[in-house]
Amino acid sequence: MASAMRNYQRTALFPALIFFFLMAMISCTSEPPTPKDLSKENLIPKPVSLTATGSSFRLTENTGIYVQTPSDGSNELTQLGQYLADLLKPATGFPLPVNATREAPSAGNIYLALSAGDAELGEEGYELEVTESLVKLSANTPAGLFRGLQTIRQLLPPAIESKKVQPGPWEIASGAIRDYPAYVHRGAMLDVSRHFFGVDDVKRYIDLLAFYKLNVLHLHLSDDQGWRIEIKSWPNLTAHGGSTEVGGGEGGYYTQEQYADIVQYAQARYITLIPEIDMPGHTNAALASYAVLNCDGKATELYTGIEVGFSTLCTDKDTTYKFIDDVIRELSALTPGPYIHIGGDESHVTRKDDYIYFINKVQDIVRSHGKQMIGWDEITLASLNPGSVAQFWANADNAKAAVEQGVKLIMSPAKKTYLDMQYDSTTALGLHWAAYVEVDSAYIWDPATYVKGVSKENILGVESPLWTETITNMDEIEYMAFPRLAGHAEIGWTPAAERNWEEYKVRLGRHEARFNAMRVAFYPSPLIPWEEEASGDQ
Ligand code: TNX
Repeated sequence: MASAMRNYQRTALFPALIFFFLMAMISCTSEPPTPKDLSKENLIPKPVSLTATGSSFRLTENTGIYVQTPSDGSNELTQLGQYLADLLKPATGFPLPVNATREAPSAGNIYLALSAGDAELGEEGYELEVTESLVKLSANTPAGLFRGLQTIRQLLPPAIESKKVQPGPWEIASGAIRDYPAYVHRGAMLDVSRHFFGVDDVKRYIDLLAFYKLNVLHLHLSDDQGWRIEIKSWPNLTAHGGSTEVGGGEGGYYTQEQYADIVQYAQARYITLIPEIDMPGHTNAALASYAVLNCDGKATELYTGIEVGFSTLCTDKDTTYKFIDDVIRELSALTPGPYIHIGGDESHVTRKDDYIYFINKVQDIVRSHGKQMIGWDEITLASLNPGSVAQFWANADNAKAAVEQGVKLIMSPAKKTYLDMQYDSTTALGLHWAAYVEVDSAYIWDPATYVKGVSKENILGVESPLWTETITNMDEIEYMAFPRLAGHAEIGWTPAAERNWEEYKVRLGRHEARFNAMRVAFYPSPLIPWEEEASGDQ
């Protein structure tokens, strides 16, 4: 009986063993990977230059992620390797261990290395070389490596974004990519004042920005309807001023700890946070919280409507500047980036002379805390320092005034980049005071020629604001931002001569499977040839 049992085990075991070895051989790259054409991949933003070599690298359960041993003992590259491993693990189910190494690793692995001194690649460029045996990513800086990791991610099948194990195979087309951005500032703005969005929503938005190689998140932290950042020296700003939002909901705010957590999350994705406190207009939440900020000494009522241009700080009161100094001091301490945004838009009830006096004074306050001031294009009425930056949204004369003052511009033309503009007259969310902005219109423009008299050297970059008077949850954010923001990301990254709507819309269509795998609630524009299933070399 015992020996019969043993025989039975042996016969059952044998085919199982053969099967196991066969499977192991297949996945151990003994079978050549599928030929793939790198030039047919659907990268957004489109890389500056690319050469295909017609083969592919296959990621297997034996693949390791190797990072160059740092000369300075920093663990930044290991963190980048870990970021990549964490991205690839859920869908592949592979262990993907991260190790430091002094030399390029053996076949079958991914290698991240710094190679300083390539001036053309700059701060954020990268070089990617893919052969059948190795994926090598190099850059001058960790930020450049991070941007390159997004390329690796987009070169894998869309199912890589799934949170559950998928069948694969996980192949990356072979060849070389050399890539760097056209503009240093590629951003999105989120209005968390009109409606409040919690830390997890902001983190998800940061991840989506990172996917398209954006590097700035501008948070609009205060407006008439709500004050959203804790200021310890003026606690009623959030206790009262943060207690509601458009439509009368309960609002909310970030404690300084929560805000620091957002900053750090963004930093790990090489995204700089720019905090905005809008002033002297758009200040009702502050005016309702502190009577002393009002010229007549009386606190206003909280506001939950969507009118603009009715509030102003009292520009000739010392207390106003003491208040601003406190706010900017606390905010600067929370801000590793160089900029503080002071709004400055639509101050319709501030006299022009008072407005100019105010902006000049606030510029000095921002500078006294070691930061550079950004403001909406109206601030060019004041005398700006060369380090200050104007954000163009509507007024071409203001943009030209910036150029005359030697001040750089961020381009956010409302007719092209405002993510709260409706796609067309049937869009249920959003406004249309500037235009209906379909996906083609959002893509077909060039920041360097958009305003006569403003050229590329006057421009820091492109930013897409999402005002949230009508936007109440993350799905709605995603619906308005995607896919337009992907096009804006390409405008900020890819040279103008390389951009073409007819070609772009096909590439974008092939991102549908990625949007679905990432559960992005995008707007399925009828102008895009969407492809739910990845096709061909995609
Ligand atoms: C104009 S653009 C504003 C915002 C509104 C937006 C709505 C700008 C600097 N100010 O206060 O939310 O329009 O589209």
